[in-house]
Amino acid sequence: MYYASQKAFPEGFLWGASTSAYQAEGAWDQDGKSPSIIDMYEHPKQYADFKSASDHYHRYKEDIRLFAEMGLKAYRFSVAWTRILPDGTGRVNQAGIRHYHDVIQECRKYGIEPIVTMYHFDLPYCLEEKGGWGSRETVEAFVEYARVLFTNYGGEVTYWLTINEQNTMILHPGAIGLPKDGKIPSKKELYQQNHHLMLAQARAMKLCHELCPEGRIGPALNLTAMYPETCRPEDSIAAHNWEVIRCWNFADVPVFGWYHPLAWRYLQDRELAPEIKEGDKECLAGARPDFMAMNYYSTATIAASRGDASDVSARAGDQQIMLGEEGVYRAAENPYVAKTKYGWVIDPSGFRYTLRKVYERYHLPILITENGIGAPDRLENGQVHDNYRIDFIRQHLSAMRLAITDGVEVIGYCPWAALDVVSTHQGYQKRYGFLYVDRDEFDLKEMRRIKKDSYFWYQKVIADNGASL
Ligand code: BGP
Repeated sequence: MYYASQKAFPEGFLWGASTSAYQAEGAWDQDGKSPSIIDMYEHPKQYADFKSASDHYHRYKEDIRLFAEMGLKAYRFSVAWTRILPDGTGRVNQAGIRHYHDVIQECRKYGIEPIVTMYHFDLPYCLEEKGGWGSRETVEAFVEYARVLFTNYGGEVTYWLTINEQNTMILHPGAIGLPKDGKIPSKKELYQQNHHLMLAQARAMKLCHELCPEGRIGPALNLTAMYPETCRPEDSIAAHNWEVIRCWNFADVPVFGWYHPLAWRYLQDRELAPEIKEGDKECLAGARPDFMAMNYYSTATIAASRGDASDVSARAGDQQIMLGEEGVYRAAENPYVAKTKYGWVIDPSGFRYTLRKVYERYHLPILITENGIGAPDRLENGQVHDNYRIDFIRQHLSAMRLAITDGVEVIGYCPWAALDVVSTHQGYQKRYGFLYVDRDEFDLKEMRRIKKDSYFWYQKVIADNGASL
């Protein structure tokens, strides 16, 4: 749709950027932190692990000063559960409490709004050993952890994100990693884990509303619209199948209090439906998120299933992610979109389209908590010329502005990432940050922070509230 004039980005728009604890902090065993499942994962030998990462744990003051200089109005980071409750439950580690208190205060000093993710893939390993998300005990542990966070930081944090990309964890568990000799749980087990995550999330949301009257809380899912490969009706049905199973089934539960009807039928028919205990339905109902946080990288294009094993294939450029399911959908190519070096589809219009769909479905303000392009950035004469990142973000911001013009309520944009962090599968070969972190896969060097071209560009965008895009 064309408009005579476009809407401006709203006043007070949260121009931000994101990181997560395990990818940015390092200091994996310091100041009382216990190992998380991520620390115990078997890691590809040719890439950096998460032990030192970008050393944000020690350098957060310098980093936040640089974020402030870039003009950030918000900083999205995650708290490592293993720093707060090293045994998963019980004993509170005061050094961990102090650390995030200091990070929050440092943000506030510069007028940066802290946006806190409570859980970004890094379950305490001691809880994993007791059954992890397959056990209802972990729900209780998460609620205890949530209470510690809300009690300690409720007065200083307004924006809370419950769980990062629950849909990625459940649908593509191999994408996050596996402990040594570990095996990927069955689909049945994964959907039971999913149910427990949903219960944990619902209880955390209710607790937040009870303990933090000013707090606003929402889920952070990886959402993406699907296109049918052709106008063949069966392709549209398949695209809808996967859009529901991948996205709406995860977002409906926190907002509407129950699973999407189509997804629920799919789960029942394949005997994948989780065990529902007395009180679960009441627990899920009424969680009432205040906003929907959304990570958006790309769209997918889908064709009807052929009904045989040829439906299943590895995602282009990423052997960790299998797409397609017999009798449900098959991944197809889209000739109208570009791709990153890593095979991820680049689709700014798809961003607008996804935003429209999310808003139409949930009528909640939307906070973008990830979006960005991974690339093997090069440091040349002390500079990083990442024009591809500028192009990517400019196009996505323009599409987002069109979505705002369409009537979608977007409250902030926090691209991935504020600074270079460890990419889960490609270490420091694949970078996303506005700040270059000068280290190699194994040589930590001095980890100097260097402003990339995109840093200066984003600084200008923020300074005029996106008017010059
Ligand atoms: C998202 C995760 C982030 C980040 C990002 C980029 O799914 O929430 O933690 O890793 O993807 O992924 P990658 O580093 O694998 O390219």
